[in-house]
Amino acid sequence: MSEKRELFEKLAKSVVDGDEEGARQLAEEVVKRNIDAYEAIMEGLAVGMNKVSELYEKGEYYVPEVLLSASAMNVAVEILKPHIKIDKTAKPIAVVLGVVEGDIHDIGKNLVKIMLDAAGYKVIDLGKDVPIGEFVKAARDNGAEVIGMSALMTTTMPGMKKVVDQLVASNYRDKVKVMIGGAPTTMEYAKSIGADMWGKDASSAVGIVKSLTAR
Ligand code: B12
Repeated sequence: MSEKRELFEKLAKSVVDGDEEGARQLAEEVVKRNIDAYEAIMEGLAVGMNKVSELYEKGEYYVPEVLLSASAMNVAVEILKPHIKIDKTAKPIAVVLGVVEGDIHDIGKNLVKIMLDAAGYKVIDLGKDVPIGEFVKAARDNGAEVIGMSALMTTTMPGMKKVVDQLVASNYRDKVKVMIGGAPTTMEYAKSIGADMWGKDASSAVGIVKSLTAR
């Protein structure tokens, strides 16, 4: 196995183990060895977090383990983020991004942000548990061309429809495209609430924004 692959696997394992110190050291190693920071996040840390989701679903992990994993991931992401190569040739299109009201699951949204940042988009990150009205307001204030919403719970998904409805009610729907994502969402759901596009994962977000803003 190449040195790089081995490091990515170790990064994934540090997330699965919730090993903050290990994750920190490995991330520093990535930087020191000049390995692509973006790849390390997507092919190391994110792979580990997906494994954590599986373990949680299987009942092998509980909330405390998941929290440890999330913080190990965050520590490493913070070290790697400044080293991500940004595409400076891209058009500076503004994208509003956030996790809908009532939902604090922001790991996936943060990965989407990393991808969009790296692609050169101007991301206005509203964070998690974002009140419905904030999306429309931020889009207007920043002249955003796309609103990206994330929801990880079936109970918070309807918030996405409320945002679309609010765009329509404020005569702003034709000014901005809407993309949604998050584990319980689907393309069918996106269409049913009047959103423009659904993204399966963080990697697809860049292609979606590109196609939605192509002129
Ligand atoms: C981690 C986690 C947590 C962490 C969150 C930490 C954090 N900072 O995010 C903690 C422990 C805090 C937590 C809390 C809770 N959780 Co939780 N959690 C999870 C878990 C295990 C993993 C989610 C995750 O991070 N996945 C990894 C990321 C990388 O994947 P992702 O989010 O899906 O994102 C990817 C794609 O979906 C996509 N994507 C995401 N957003 C977007 C947006 C756009 C625009 C695009 C294009 C793409 C995109 O790209 C991402 C990267 O590829 C899931 C299980 C699961 N299978 O999803 C449960 C899960 C989501 N949680 C659940 C629940 C119930 C809760 C709690 C209510 C538990 C409780 N009783 O307290 C609370 C909720 C509190 C709240 N109000 O939100 C349920 C939801 C069930 C439902 N109703 O739908 C799940 C499904 C577990 C289960 N089977 O019961 N949780």
